[in-house]
Amino acid sequence: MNEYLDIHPDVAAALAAGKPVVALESTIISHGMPWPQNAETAKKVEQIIRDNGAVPATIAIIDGRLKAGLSNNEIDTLAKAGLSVTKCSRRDLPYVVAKKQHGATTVAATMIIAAMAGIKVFATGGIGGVHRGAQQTFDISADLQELAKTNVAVVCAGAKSILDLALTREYLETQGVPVLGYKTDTLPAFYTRESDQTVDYNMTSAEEIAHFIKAKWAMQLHGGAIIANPIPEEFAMDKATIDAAINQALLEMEEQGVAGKESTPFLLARVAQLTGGDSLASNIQLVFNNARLAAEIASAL
Ligand code: PSU
Ligand code: MN
Repeated sequence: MNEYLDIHPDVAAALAAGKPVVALESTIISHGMPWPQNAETAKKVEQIIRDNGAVPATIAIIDGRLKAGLSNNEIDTLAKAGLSVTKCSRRDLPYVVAKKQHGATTVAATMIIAAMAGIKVFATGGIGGVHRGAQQTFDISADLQELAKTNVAVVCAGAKSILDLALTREYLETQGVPVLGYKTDTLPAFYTRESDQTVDYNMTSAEEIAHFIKAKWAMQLHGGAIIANPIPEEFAMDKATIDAAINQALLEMEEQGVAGKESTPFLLARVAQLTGGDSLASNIQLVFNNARLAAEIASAL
C-alpha cells in the first residue's frame, strides 16, 4: 500500500472481501456545487451506492493524506470550504501532499487514487475534455490523458457543451479510450440526453459493460473507459435554454480573461447562476443516476 494513502475501514474491508466499491470525486463537492446542496448530494450519493449493494469511497486529500473513503465530517469540511480548497488534478497532488493541505480531486486525480486503492469503478457527473477554442488555447483537461493510462472505469452523464464535444471525441479515439453509451447511440451532453456526437458502443446492461472492462484489462489494454449514462428524461433540460447559458458564460470567460484551472469552475458556476436552480437540480439527479449504474457495474465486475 502506498505510504501516503489511507483507505477507510469500510472500503478496505470490502476490497479485501472482493465486494463492489465505487469511487466518487470531490471537486464536484468543492467546485461543482454550492453549499449546502454539495454536502447533501455527496452524502446522498454514498447512500444510493450502499442501497445498490456497493461500498462508496469518496476520494480527496485531507491534511496531506490521500483518502479513499471520507467521514461525513470530512465531506462537510470540503463542502463548506468550497473554492478555497485546492482543486487537484495529477500535477497538483504532490504539492498538496507535501504541504499537508486539503485537496479536492478532479476526475484525473480521483482515478489515480482509486487505482492506488484498488478501486475499479468511479461515478461522477461530467468529465473534463477539450475546451472550445482549444486550437488556440491548448486547453485540454488532464482527465482525458488520465483516462488513457489509468485503469478505472468512469460513469458520467457525458460532457457539458462548455467543451468541444467533437474534439473531445477525437482526442479520446486517438488515446484509445472507449466511450460506451448506456442504452444510447449518441453521447449525452450532461443536461440533455443527446448531442450530435455518437458513442463507440451502445451497451444495454451493467453485465455487458463489466464484460467489456474485464476483457480490456485482461488484455493489458491499460487505461479507463467512459460509460456515458444519459440524464433521466424527467430531469433533462431544454436544449435552447442550456445552450444560451453556456454561450453567455463562455463570452464572459473570454471578456474576464479566465483561463487554466479556473476555467471549468468558472463556467460551471456561471451556467448554474444563469439557469437558476434548474441546472443544479438536474446536476444532482444525474449524479444519483450515475451512482446507481456504477454500483451495478461494480457488482457485475
Ligand atoms: N464537469 C462538470 N462538473 C465538474 C467538473 C467537470 O460537469 O464538477 C470537474 C471535475 O472534477 C473534472 C474537472 O474532473 O472539473 C475538470 O477540470 P479541468 O477542466 O480543469 O481539468
Ligand atoms: Mn484546462
